[in-house]
Amino acid sequence: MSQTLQNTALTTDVHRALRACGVDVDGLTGELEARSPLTGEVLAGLPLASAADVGAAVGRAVEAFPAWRDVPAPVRGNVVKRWGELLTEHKEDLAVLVQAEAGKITSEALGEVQEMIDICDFAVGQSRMLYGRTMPSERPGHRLMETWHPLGVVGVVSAFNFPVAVYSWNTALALVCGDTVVWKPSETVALSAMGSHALLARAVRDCGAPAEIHQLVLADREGGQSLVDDPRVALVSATGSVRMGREVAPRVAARFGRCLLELGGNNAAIVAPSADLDLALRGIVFSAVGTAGQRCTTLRRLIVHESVVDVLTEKLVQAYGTLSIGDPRETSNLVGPLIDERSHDAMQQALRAAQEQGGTVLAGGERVLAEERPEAFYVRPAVVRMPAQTEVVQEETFAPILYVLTYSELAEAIELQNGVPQGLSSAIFTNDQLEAERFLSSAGSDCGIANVNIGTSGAEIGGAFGGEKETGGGRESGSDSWKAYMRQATNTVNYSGELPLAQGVTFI
Ligand code: UN1
Repeated sequence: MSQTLQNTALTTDVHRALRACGVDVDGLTGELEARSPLTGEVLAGLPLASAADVGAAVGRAVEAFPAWRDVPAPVRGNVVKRWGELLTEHKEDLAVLVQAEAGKITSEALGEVQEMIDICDFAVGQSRMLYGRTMPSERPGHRLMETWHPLGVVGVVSAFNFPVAVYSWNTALALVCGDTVVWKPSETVALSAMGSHALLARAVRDCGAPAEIHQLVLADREGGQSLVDDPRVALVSATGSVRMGREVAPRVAARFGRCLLELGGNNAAIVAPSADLDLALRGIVFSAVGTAGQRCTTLRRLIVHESVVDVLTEKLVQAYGTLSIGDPRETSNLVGPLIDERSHDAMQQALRAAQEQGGTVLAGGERVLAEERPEAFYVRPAVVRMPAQTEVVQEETFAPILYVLTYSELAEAIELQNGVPQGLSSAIFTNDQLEAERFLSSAGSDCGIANVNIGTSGAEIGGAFGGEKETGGGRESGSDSWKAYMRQATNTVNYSGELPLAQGVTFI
């Protein structure tokens, strides 16, 4: 573990990075305290938007929509292209903000900004590929086709753990699709949001696009609710907990709005007897421990064949013993802090519950660096052997706890894998092709993401991202996720000079 936790000028670095992105926080004050989980220090005070402010931001986005809608999609793509260039130029500045606010190690903070750059590239290409199909009409002299049109205002509600990447998946696509965007980030990562918003604002200016196509609102729960309830918001794309999704979905449905939900995961990996255990080990540790266990895609359950469980858990415990935990700015550290005290308490509570439910903690779980950093919450990632998939294993605890279960037949492993309410990501480690195919088949994993011989986290932007069941069913980023940001129209054009009716109906 790193013992060199000198309290460097974090606030100074953050302010420098903000300025480089085009934000001046010097004069800013307000009730919203941007606090760093690295040290617990307050980085800035910011004004909080009221419900009325949120309404006004939606109003500006509504007004900007018709002009933006009328810009040809490939020209809209230019704004996103420019945003991608600016993100590339300021990759390190934005990563400083992500690290300071979300607690990521440098490599992961840079990776998050890279994910933004990647989706910008993808969306620019997509701006020339908003394809509609034509179908053969059953009537002579008729053309039947579909066309895709912008929806209007898209409300993006994003979480602390990917403060900028997940929002950029939504925004890059929404913008090329012709929508305008109102973004409510998690209050815990307001500065990262301001940094990426400022870069987008600059891209918009550079391209001469309407300035108001993109709105940032730093709002609390109440402000978030007014965004969700606003009938002028055509689509609410929300990332967060299942609890949040349960509130948002019925409210949006009640006004016949659209929802795109990316909620909790409780992701599992199956380790089969034929697996390359060293490769599996690396995949498992990255997925279970990366981002201090605070990804939606974090590996939380390991379902290991009984013939290899002892050797694998021994390797795991050994690997966990070598993890360096501490200030993520130190490149030797692999595990940064939890976001706050509440996360730490939830982790401790889950560990107690696991033990009450028959589990044995094989490694980790305890808080570290409490004396040096009393207001920051660093923990040792935990491995817990469980006798069965008990209640606590079925819950998502947003902290690095890996539950180990065993199986004897693949069918049993798949049943365990699917036997939780969430359905985001899943994996199997096997060198048996038949097993891999069974896992990927309709009778296999029930998740939105199913991998072979890699972990559950770290998806590329080119595939659709999202999951089933309590994960909410939404799909974001690659593949044809763009369709969620548009409305589909079916058009029939009659060039026959006659008026034949479909289904052979005759009338006047
Ligand atoms: C999230 O945790 O909400 O697949 C997103 C991954 C990242 C995205 C995670 N590319 O782990």
